[in-house]
Amino acid sequence: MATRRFRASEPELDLLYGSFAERSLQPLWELSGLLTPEPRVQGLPHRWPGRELRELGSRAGDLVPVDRGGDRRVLACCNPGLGGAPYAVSTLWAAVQYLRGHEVAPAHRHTPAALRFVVEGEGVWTLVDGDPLHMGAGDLVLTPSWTFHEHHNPGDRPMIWMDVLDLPVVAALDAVFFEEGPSEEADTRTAPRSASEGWYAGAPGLVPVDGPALPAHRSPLLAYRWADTDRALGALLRTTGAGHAALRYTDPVRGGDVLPTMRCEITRTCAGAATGLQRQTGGRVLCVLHGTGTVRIGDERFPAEPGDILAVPSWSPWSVEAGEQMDVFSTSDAPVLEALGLMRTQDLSAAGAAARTGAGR
Ligand code: GTQ
Ligand code: FE2
Repeated sequence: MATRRFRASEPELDLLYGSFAERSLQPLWELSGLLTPEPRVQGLPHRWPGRELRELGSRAGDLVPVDRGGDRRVLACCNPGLGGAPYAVSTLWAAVQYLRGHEVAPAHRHTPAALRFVVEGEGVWTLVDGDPLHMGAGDLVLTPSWTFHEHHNPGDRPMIWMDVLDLPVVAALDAVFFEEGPSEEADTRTAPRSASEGWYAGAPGLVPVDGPALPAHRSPLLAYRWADTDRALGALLRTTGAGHAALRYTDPVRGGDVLPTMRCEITRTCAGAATGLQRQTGGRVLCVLHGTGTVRIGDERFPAEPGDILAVPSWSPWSVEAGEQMDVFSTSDAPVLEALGLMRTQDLSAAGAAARTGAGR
């Protein structure tokens, strides 16, 4: 794209502007919209209904093969505010992947990190650097940056899940690398439990004294099981007596986020209760696991049900209002903003407002 040429009514100045453009320069004093008082966010609040994702995934399953070349049968959520880019929010790729019975999605690796969250079904195995991880409803499975991964479905039933990748961040940094797996043969091993869980998910709060060298930038645990998440949510609700509870998935050894670019959390909201209205810098993708209700994002109120994927653009207030008890999984780019000192949060609920007044601010 050629450098924009600015115009001035004074002939000498106009000539100067012409020279700027010829030399790929632009005068800041003619530019606007760069340093805005608040983020000028292109992404819009949006909902992709689970029902439609399942139906369209299944139709793609009937028509589109997966193999080398096709590789992944994935439908990317394209935020309508992002000018056609295949991103759910400006910093996160979110998609559904559909794998029919007896299908294999061949091994590859890439620098963008991925995570998978399963809403329903079970039976697909993801091998991450050769470690077989079973995927079932409510499980979170990680595919960190540059780890080889392949999916296979040994059963007869198709399965669908959500993928979230930090692809837009890695692409913006011009750091995308990709390569296919070393072997033409699919690795269709299964195992009762992954090696990563054997090392790091033996019991809460216990980690090996002489474990393998820890990966530098991410959790060594690659699967977070629904049975554990469910138990923890229930325990937290009983402990606090509040109407909702939120948990963060963490590196069991060092306590940080599971991935250097993506924070994973899950909220349980009791029937008739609501989470606080909050906003923060950076994008977020929600996935409804259980229950129905309303998800407020910015000025929109979306009716929500299991399988829905929702986009929360940067600085948009959001909350969950549960009709029946709701479990909502969330991924955000918070670790990136925190690492760069750019995280801002604001509590817009009544409690947050009272706290601000009370503090005399
Ligand atoms: O399953 O490996 O949604 O490589 C996008 C890119 C899934 C995957 C996506 C991928 C994958
Ligand atoms: Fe991949």
